[in-house]
Amino acid sequence: MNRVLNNRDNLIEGIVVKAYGGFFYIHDGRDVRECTLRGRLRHRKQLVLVGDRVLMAPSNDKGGVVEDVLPRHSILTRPKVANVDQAVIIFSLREPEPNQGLLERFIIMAALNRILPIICFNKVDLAVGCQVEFVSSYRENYNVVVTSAKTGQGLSDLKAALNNKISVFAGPSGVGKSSILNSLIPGLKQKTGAVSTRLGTGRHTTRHIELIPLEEGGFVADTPGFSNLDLPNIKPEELAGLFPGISNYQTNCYFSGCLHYEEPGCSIKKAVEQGEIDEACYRQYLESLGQLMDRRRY
Ligand SMILES: Nc1nc2c(ncn2[C@@H]2O[C@H](COP(=O)(O)OP(=O)(O)OP(=O)(O)O)[C@@H](O)[C@H]2O)c(=O)[nH]1
Ligand SMILES: [Mg+2]
Ligand SMILES: [Zn+2]
Repeated sequence: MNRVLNNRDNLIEGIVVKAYGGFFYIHDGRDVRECTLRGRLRHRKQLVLVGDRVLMAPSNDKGGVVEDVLPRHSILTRPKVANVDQAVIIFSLREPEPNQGLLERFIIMAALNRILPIICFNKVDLAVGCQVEFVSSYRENYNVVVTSAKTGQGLSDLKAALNNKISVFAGPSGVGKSSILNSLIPGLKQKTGAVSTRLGTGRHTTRHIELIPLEEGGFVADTPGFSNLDLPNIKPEELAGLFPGISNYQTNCYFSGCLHYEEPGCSIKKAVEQGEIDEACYRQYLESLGQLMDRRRY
């Protein structure tokens, strides 16, 4: 054993909640410490990311030195965060109205990153009656919460779902991600509302990702909303696997590479006709499939 390992007894474990200006802010279970990296870590190819669990040597003055990074179980690429357990995909029921294609792409991205999606429909205080059906079409295959940051409806359900997990809030701009966080976490003051200074692709171009500790345990990160998201670069035959409404169904299509589109003997199409697979889910699948096929043509 080398010297570093012998000294491990003095190290404590923590989680990187913010990286800024060459410092790493580590939550040690009680306090946040401003830490630097041990030299050999600075020369590694893989950087230390927000969300990483680390071993650090604490100093008395709320500082410390990061000695080692523990293995990660996941890396989310946009925003770059390690060890994310779940993505809370937030869409508002009104203002703006939900864009179903975009919602589907957020769900696909989560599935590809092997991150559990929780779908949160916010601004239920503005919702109209006919949206009940729209919401329930997602309940069958996903964990769905319906909230209002304004009235507080559904927030305790959402809070319970965040317990002891690392969660990332994602979704388009203006749906209420920051408002929900402010309502969930006493004392938090994330900027909310319409901001007029749009810079290029987004208005939060210089913002840094930060994990916010929850009183009951766990962390959550707010992200700036983006209103477009490209379908990831996957093969058309991989797509069905990312739709639980389809992939949970035992398929026995005639063709082994069946895309469940126009092929004869397709068991998925038959299941849709017989009402065993939700039609809305199948339509969303076909739409994404169409986009993937179009892309291949050029
Ligand atoms: N009526 C109603 N308004 C809401 C609700 N939640 C948020 N809002 C309003 O919607 C606007 C946008 O809210 P934000 O929390 O800034 O939205 P965001 O998702 O963080 O937006 P970005 O940071 O741009 O991605 C604000 O004016 C909020 O007051 C809600 O549940 N009901
Ligand atoms: Mg926001
Ligand atoms: Zn098929």
